[in-house]
This record gives sequence, structure tokens and C-alpha cells, in this order.
Amino acid sequence: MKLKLNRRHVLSAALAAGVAIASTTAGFAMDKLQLRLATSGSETDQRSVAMAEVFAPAVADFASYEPSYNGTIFAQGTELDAISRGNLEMSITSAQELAQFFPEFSIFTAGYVHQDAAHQVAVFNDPLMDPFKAKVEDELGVKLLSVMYLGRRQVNLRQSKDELTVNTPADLAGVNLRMPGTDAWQFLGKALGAAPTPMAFSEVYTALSTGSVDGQDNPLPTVVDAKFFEVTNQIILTSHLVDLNYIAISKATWDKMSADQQAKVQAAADAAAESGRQKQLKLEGELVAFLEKQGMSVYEPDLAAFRNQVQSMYLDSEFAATWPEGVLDQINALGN
Ligand code: KDO
Repeated sequence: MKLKLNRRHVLSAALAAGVAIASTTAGFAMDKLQLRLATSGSETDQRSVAMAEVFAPAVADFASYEPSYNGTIFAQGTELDAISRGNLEMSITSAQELAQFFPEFSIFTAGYVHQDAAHQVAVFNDPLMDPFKAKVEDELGVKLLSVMYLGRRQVNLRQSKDELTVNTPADLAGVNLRMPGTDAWQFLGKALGAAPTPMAFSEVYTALSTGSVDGQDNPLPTVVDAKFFEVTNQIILTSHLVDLNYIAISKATWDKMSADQQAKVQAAADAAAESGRQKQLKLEGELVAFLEKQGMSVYEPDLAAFRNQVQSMYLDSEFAATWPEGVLDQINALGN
């Protein structure tokens, strides 16, 4: 008997093949350790790029790296809770988010404490971090793998320099400055002399374009990546926070891995952090010229005035009361 193929046969054969392919793919994915990472950063942010291009391939033989960007699956600030509840495996978290759970993490959120990218790495790898890391693991079920460099945060305003020139914190009085939505961030905004407004990162572009805020603070690569330069007119180079993030992973997921897999994940995280750091530093060096070309004023204020006000406000604050004895001196000793 000759087999006659009609359209229905072709369709059902194709469907069967599709199901076979789909189930094989699912089979492969199921065999692999699922590493879903949520970040409020964009796909083109250097931290995301480093994770996709350096971390993912280094663990690909046993793990399926599945990133989600722009706070779409988990809103900014909810990722740690999601990991802790077992709904997510990884995030690019911040000391400010950790300070919500463990107030002593605010020491890493204070203005003018970290001096540069190398200082962040020295602090993260120093034994002074051990009790901080242990607490996050034991009480939140989250392991901090490596430190990522976000960059020097600068004040970025809608007003033109002719309308408002900022030299000292007093010049920011009444300026409605968007800061991310935790106490540690809001305090930093106040310490700068501004009137801080909490807002998720994903809403900032619109808020700047409509004028519902006067400005925001972020490192230059973020100002460019998020296109904030399209809706603002000046950048004041306060460098008030050499900002960091941590690559965080679920402790339960970590404990499921073999020692060899753990070593690969750790090495991959360190390599991604280093790659992102170098790219971000390079961008920071190049972007003043780019932003000026876009018509923005970019200038340094009286840095001593900002540093003095910010440091003295932190030392007098309720945050400083939570900092473990001697740790600030240890951090300072690791710098220049
Ligand atoms: C921001 O909301 O301004 C911030 O820069 C805070 C960082 O901790 C980090 O979460 C970052 O946003 C996002 O990843 C977007 O770049």
C-alpha cells in the first residue's frame, strides 16, 4: 500500500515532531539547574551584559541561566524576598535593599565611604565582610557571590545650568530629587541637601519628561543607557556614592550543587563582575564628552562641601548607630 500524504498527515506529523522537539528541549532544561535572575536593570546595562556573556556560558554545561530585565517579573526591591521564598534563584541586589533586612548594611550605602571600584572589591573580599555575608545566608537564605561596580552616582537635573547652578548642598534645597525607594536611599538624597522622592527606576524616564521630579541620581553609564540625557539638562559631578551591587544566589540552590558546580558558579560570578566593572569604568571615562555633545552641562561642584555635609549627616544618623564597632575604620584602612 502506498502511503498517501495529505495536508492532515503533514500537519499531524509536524505536530508530533514539534511535541518531540519541545519535550526534548524541556527535558534538557529540566535536567539543568534553573538559574532565573531578576534585575531592574536593562538588557544593555553592563551588569546584565556581563551576566549574559560571561556568567551564563561558564555555567552552561549544568545550569540554564534565565534573566529577566527592567523589573518586569519582580519589581525593584522585591527580588531578595522572592529568592528567600524560593520563587527566584538570582538577582543583582544592592546594599540598600539588604539594609531593609539588616540595617548594618547601610554602612555600604553611605556617601563618600567607598572610594573607587578597587576599594569595593577589597572591602567585599576582606574578612570584615564575613559576618555580613553569614547573616544574609543564615537569616535570608541568600548567598552574596561577588561585588559588581555600578559607578559613581552623579546628580542629574532637568533645570539648565542657567536656571540653577549647583555648587554646594545648599543649592539643592527644595530640588525634588528622585531616589530609589528605601530609607537608605532617601537619606542619601537628604544628605545631599535635596528633597528626595521615592520612585522605582522603571518610572524615572517618564517622571523626568513630565517634570513630576526635578532630577535623579545615577552613574553616567546609567544616564546614557536609560536615555535620561534626553529629558534632563545638566549633570553635577558630585560622585556622592561609588555604587555597588552584589550578585546574589539562593542558598537552597547553592546547596543543591556539587562542589565542582559551586566552584564554577563562583568563578563565573567573579569573572562576570570583573568584566562588567572594566566595561563600566571605560564608559564612565568616555561619557562626559558624549553627554556634552548632547548639549548637557557637566561640571564639578565644590566637592569638599558635599563630602563634609554628607559625611557628617551620616555620622550623626540613626544608620551609623547600627554599624558594627570598628568596621568604618576597617573600610577606610582598605582605601587609599
Ligand atoms: C536606581 O534605581 O537608581 C538604581 O541605580 C539603584 C541600583 O541599586 C540598581 O538597582 C539600579 O537602579 C538598577 O539596576 C537599574 O540600573
